[in-house]
Amino acid sequence: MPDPKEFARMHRVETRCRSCGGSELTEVLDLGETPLADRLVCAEHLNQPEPRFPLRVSFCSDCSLVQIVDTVDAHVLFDQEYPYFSSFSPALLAHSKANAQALIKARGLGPQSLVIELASNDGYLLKNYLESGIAVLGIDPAKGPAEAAIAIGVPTLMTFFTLELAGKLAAEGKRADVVHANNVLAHVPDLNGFVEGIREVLKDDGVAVIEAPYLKPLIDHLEFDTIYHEHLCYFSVTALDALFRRNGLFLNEIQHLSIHGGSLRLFVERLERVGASVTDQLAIERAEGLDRIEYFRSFSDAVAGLHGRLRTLLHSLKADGARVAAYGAAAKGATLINYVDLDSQVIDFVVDRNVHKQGRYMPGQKIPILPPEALTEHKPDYVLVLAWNFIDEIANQQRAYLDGGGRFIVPAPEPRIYAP
Ligand code: DWN
Ligand code: ZN
Repeated sequence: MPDPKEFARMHRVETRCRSCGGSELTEVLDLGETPLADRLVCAEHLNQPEPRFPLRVSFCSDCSLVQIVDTVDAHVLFDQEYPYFSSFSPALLAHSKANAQALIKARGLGPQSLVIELASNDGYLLKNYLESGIAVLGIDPAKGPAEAAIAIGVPTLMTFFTLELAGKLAAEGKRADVVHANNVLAHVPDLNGFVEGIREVLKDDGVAVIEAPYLKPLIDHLEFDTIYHEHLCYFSVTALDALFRRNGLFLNEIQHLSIHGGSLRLFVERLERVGASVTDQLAIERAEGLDRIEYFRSFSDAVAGLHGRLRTLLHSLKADGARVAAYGAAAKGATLINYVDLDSQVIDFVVDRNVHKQGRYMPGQKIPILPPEALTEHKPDYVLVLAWNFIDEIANQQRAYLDGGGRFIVPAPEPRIYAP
């Protein structure tokens, strides 16, 4: 745990847009002083002060990028303790395998090809290319996941992807037919440098296939809990189009994905051949106002209302003597329990399949994290599903708990008892 005297040094407040550098930033939501969502607390640190930082979201009127203005040092966020391993989600593994197989076929990839993944985590995606005899290179700064990738044969550089590293790779002739960057574009402090680096490592006819949570469902479905310090940006197609064009790349195609509460799969190339999937979505965003501050004006009030209704529901269940647990020591879960202030008086424990998370405690509220078996062992009356984006998979997995009379609570967009 870092020294409290160091906390202030880890935090910088941005006054300019992360993408275009504009100064027309208008605050749309303030989630207050919030602990780091993926910094789970070890037992020996329970009595030590945790770093907490402001978590404020703003809209840029010049390029429409929604972003947090509170930057926490990436080396603190993605340190040796970073606990997120992609392979603990069977749904994500299937999603990634299908993506790789489709690209191998569509791009005619073979032994002469190279696939590079930025934020390659534990090799969850690149292993699919390896199995097809295609050369890969992973890049990820988090020691745990990177070592797990290397252990399954995925060559991985344990570092952050930067424009400088891109230049070195290109100079070594390592330019890629496909560059993957899943759930990382929102994480990078030097957004333009990162995108320019993608252009640098792409072959002239290569494609960058980038997945990122989509802003529109976040706002429409009140997915405020997906806001945390790791996620610096929250992308609309309008903002993405401007970002790529500024760096000599073109957003030519998008696919809508249900993963992570609603994401986009972006196909970005050096060549400009923008398809209808992009122009249509740009038109929808213009018509609905995602390129204007008015669209975001009611978001803060709507989140405050959800906050109140979720607290009321949980406190009334507790007042009736119910026992409540939670499922998913997710980063989004940390935002939710801290913003809604759900402590261990309300939630007895959180369960999670990720063994690296078990035995630790949720940031801020310090609620213990146990294996999922604790649900059938302790039989809480209700389970608040913090990893709601995997609700179907979790319900199937927890059939015994549900058949035994247990009930899920889904927190957003309207807190409700989930009866599968
Ligand atoms: O951007 C990010 C998103 C994509 O993933 C990262 N910065 C951090 C992470 O955010 P998250 O932790 O909110 O993501 P997940 O994948 O929604 O977290 C789900 C949690 O639930 C994980 O800890 C794994 C766990 N889980 C489980 O215990 N049983 C997941 C499934 C599917 C399960 O069956
Ligand atoms: Zn901007």
